[in-house]
Amino acid sequence: YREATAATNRTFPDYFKFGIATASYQVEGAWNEDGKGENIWDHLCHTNPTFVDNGDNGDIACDSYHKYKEDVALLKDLGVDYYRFSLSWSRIIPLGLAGSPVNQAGIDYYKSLIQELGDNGIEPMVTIFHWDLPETLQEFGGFPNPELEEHFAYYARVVFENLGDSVTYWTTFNEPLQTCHQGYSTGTMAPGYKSSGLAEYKCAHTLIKAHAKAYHIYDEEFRPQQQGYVGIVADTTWFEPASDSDADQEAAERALQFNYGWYINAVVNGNYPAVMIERIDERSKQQGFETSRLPKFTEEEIEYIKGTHDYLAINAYTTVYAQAKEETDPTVVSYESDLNVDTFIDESWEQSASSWLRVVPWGLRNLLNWLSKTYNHPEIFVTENGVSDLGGLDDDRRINFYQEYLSNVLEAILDDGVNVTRYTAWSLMDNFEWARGYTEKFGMYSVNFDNPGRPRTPKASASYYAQVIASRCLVDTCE
Ligand code: PNW
Repeated sequence: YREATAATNRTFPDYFKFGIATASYQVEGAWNEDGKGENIWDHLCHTNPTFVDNGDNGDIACDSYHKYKEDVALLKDLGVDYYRFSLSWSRIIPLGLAGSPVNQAGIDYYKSLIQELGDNGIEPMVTIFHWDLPETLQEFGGFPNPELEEHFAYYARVVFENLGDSVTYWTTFNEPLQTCHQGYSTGTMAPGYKSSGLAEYKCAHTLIKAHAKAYHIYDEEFRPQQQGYVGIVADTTWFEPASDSDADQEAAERALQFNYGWYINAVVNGNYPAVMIERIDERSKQQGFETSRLPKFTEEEIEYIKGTHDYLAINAYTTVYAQAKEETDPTVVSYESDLNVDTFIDESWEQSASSWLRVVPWGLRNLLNWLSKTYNHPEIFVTENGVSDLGGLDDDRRINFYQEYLSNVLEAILDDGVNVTRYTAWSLMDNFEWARGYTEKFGMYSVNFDNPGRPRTPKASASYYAQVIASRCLVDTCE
């Protein structure tokens, strides 16, 4: 591996934990087994097969529904402290609706997985929702419908009740930005709507309230016995100012607020970032709307939402430059013109197999510093970080990626005083990469999707990560 630098030649603190992640629809398969209901990704893949590359779908995926013991054995080989995975809502509540029947077989599957993890000394870190909404709830309009708050609250209570005795770390939502922006604005994720600057704001509004409600349910009904922690995982690209001009600095800050702050400012401070409220209110008015396209929280709701997080989490992959731009036509109704920032990349940055993902390790250090400063020095979990390629077991570039990104995490901790306590690699194994199907590979284990047994094979990066975890150090010459 690469030579030691001043930073890589040091060790991660004793309290620091390493993990690795997957998500239900991306790995489980068994899409219609043992009473599971249809979700929006089942529906999209089956009814609109051109949406996903090669017409791929998650019907079988990595078959983790049947192979979870093997997955846990891989986790054990890596030596991770915890496994971050998600629950399939429609496996647990087939129709998704509040008050509708619970599928015991779904509960039993997750109980078995958690038991197996426990037997192997691996802590579960459980995401309640990672994008696979029950199709019935989409027929009610999905997250832009305020009723979703009640449906999610019912689901959250069911999982706290049934699984909470053996789970300490809960995440309500994974990457609400992708649920609302890609789901309802760019239309690049299920359900695939293009309602930029409109339905996406309603989606976020309900989702944030649903998060807060689940948090309070845990706080009041479960925390006293279960003693766990609840948070929400948001993602953002790091926006590096294109220059040190005030206008470019403001543009970068605005982009961070429109991506990460949209959700996290609400959870931390009770409301959307001021810059979002001001810009969207003002532009809505200019456009002739009687009320802002950005919904309002009441004073009561602000108090209810404020502080509903026990940890701050970030999914981080990449960086772009952000630059100020002229105000575009004020009549355009869109998220992009509400934000109004130009972005570009440095073409010399190493590519991955994903068009949106360039390898920019220093961006993670800058992002961690921004989070620490912006949210008053909280404990921070990196809940996803990883890179794609087109396959192969000799994934040296993935090793370099992890070494360089982890080295920036280490520098953020040791040199900048940022309180990062967890790092989660994405992903345990190659899996269903949403609209890219099985073409883009993020795994440390390769999965043969042509073989019905879905055999897993370790890549070189799996041994590298295992070595990092065992030595708590990024090179083999640690002090
Ligand atoms: C995450 N972006 O999504 C998801 O949580 C995973 O399910 C997914 O497999 C993984 O990253 C890799 O794509 C993202 O455009 C998708 O910046 C896109 C972006 C960020 C995260």
